[in-house]
Amino acid sequence: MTERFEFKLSATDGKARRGEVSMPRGAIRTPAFMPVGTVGTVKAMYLDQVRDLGADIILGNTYHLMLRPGAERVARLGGLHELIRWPYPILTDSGGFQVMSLSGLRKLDEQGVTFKSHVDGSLHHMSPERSIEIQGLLDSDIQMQLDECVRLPAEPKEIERAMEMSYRWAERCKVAFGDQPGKAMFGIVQGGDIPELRVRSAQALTGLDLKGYAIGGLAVGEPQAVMLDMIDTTCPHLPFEKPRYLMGVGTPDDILKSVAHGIDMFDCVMPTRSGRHGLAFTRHGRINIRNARHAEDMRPLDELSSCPASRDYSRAYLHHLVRSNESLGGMLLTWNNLAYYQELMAGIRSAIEEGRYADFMAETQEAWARGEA
Ligand code: PRF
Repeated sequence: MTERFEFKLSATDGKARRGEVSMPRGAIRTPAFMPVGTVGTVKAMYLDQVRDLGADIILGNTYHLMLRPGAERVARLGGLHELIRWPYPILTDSGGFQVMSLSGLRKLDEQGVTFKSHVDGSLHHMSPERSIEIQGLLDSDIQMQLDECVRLPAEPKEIERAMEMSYRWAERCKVAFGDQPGKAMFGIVQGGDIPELRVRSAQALTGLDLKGYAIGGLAVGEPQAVMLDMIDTTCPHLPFEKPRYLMGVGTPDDILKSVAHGIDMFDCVMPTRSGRHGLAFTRHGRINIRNARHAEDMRPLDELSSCPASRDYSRAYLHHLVRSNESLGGMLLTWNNLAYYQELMAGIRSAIEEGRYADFMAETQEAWARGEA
């Protein structure tokens, strides 16, 4: 295993890229989907299962873990990997985005964010430096800069202010992170739906020579076409040979299209959260298992899948479990969904290697459109 964080591209097909991140805790095959393990658990899954499905890396959240069980406590317990029994790479989000969406009262200025915990109402302050310190205490392998994500639609002045402050926070995070060869700190491009701001943000961050770059501030209320347009605007201004991570995205369709625009890494609560709510993703599109038409349907979600949850359980049983609020229902649907997402990523990677990504995209979309057998 490599001592240093490295990224190598092995094939391209149009703008789509096939590559591999290597670092001491393991390799990440890209394009990659990172299951979300917000509080140190990929909800309703054993991490052994997550691994077996083909996940090379999972995501954790600074905001949640600093509040409970606390970053210093995780460090005393041997770090996040040891605590949760996942010895492979972990990426942590910096906290700013979760503060904005989850905490009560909050104040954001040049110094950082002050917020009230959603757990016990206590008051906390997080500076860019403290975010990196916490991610270090967690022993995170890929750490994210603290940034400010503006929800769309928003005033251009507001988007510009947040983008510029996010850049200054990236400079501070880079200093705080220092030189850690086996780990990485990624910058986050902001700039909302304004092409000039996206370009400025990407160029400025590229000047910091970070090990990877995320595109943030998308999938926050804008149409998919705008999101793809912003990706297209941004990518040419990011270094070609470094990984590009689209934060918080998305549906299988978002992923399929974003890969075609040059994205290497994704994370999203979609497969886990919607699984717990009764939505199944399959090769034949989405199935809302709560729907009455599944009540006596003895077919599995996907008879050809290698995942037991997809192949061995009837839709009728899944329907019954979810309607009865049984935890097994959420477990089986989450398992099915993560299996589908990882199968999709494996298909994407092979297609790029074989130079048939456009065909793969068209076939995959056709199968979704045809719907269930
Ligand atoms: N910034 C951070 N985390 C994020 C986002 C962001 O803009 C998004 C936006 N889709 C998801 N998660 N730090």
